[in-house]
Amino acid sequence: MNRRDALTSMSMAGGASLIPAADTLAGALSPAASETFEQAVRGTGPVKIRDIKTILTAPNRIRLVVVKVETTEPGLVGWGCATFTQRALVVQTAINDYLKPFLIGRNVDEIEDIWQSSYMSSYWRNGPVLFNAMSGVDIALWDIKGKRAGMPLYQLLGGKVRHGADCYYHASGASFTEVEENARAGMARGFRHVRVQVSTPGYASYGARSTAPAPAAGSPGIDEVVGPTNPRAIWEPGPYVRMLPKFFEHLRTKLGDEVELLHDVHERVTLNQGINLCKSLEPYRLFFLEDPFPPEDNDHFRLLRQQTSIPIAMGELFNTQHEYLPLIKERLIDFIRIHISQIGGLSPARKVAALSEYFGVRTAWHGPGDASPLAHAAQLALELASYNFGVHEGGSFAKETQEVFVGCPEVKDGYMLAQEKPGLGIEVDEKLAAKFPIPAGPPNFDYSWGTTRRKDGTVIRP
Ligand code: GCO
Ligand code: MG
Repeated sequence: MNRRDALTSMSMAGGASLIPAADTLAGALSPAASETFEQAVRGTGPVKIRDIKTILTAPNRIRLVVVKVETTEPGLVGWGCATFTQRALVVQTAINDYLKPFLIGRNVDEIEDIWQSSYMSSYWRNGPVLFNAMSGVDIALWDIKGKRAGMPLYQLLGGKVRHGADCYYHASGASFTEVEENARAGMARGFRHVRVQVSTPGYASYGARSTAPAPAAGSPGIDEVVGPTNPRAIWEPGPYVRMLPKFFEHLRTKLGDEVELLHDVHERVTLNQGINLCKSLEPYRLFFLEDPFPPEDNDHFRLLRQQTSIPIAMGELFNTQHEYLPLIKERLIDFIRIHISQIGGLSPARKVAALSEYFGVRTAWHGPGDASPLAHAAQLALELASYNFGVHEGGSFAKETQEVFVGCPEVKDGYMLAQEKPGLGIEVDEKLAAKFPIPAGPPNFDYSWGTTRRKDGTVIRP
């Protein structure tokens, strides 16, 4: 039996077995006893980072960035998520050409110091590319820590405060009825929380397919690149803000009061539109309204908060503490929606979770398709062990994704359940991952952002 199996069996039986029974403390601390202890912790001597690999894979046609940390202990590896799907290649370079040479030979146990020194290593810091790169290594090191301890990660984070993480299902459509039917499908699968997104008729909408008329063949500018004088995908906030209360009226009438409804504004309205929208939606008792404003307008939340009681969720676009600290400590939001790899991984996320508890803010980490199952598993560990959990985004993993990420957390009756295995509980099938290479560019990312414009040609924030 090798060291890790010995440790696993001992820890599964609980730490107590490390100190053999003795009738006196002296007995317990006798050389014989300490020998057992010595033997037990021998393997915990410094295990070093031997290599760091970056895997780009797209099993569900979404560009994912995975980090593999290999150690000097044979067979002991860790997996982490560094997914910045819009800039996957740059994150790969940041890991391979900068973090890897900086970290090879480091002691895998020094997670916090590795985070802090990596953070300082670029002198300029706090950006999405470098934070995602650090996140890949950080989450992988936590995976390794769990494996060395022989415990699922949630145990290292303090153990379970709930049996599973309530998830929200995504229901969208081009009409009120289509969304209603999709929502019913999610409810039938046991989801108590449903995010509802509907197309604004005639416009390019977020979270639902565009119902904008396609430009006629030969129409002016059709072959030219989109720009302020040649807008293509058009969005206008007015029709959306006027339509949304009717949408929720329909859903509450059809679906009843029990189901928790969530909606993502996706940073597309002005302050006044945001205030009016929130007031008009209050009667429909949303679980939360997400991202009414972009991070550039964080100060709007102080004014919005004074005007409405609707629960507010914000933060998937946040990278730095300068963005999320004010909203949390001034209690301007109810749910923090950070994408954990965008702030550098599990180490900073657990600090955000702890901080948020003291200000009555609950977690609703960003978890769309462009957060890999490794990020979901890391978030889940935090959600099971944090008192101030709100909701987990996402209801299932695509078949191919589950085949590449062996051990994806299971979702049952609307709850995401922990894998009772050491670490994150996921092993990546590298051979299979290579069968889903990220689409060769250009385009090197989905041109969803920076391409939607107002009628007058002004580009909109996402
Ligand atoms: C969400 C998000 C996503 C983002 C996407 C960007 O709430 O899930 O808004 O849909 O738009 O992750 O890449
Ligand atoms: Mg969102």
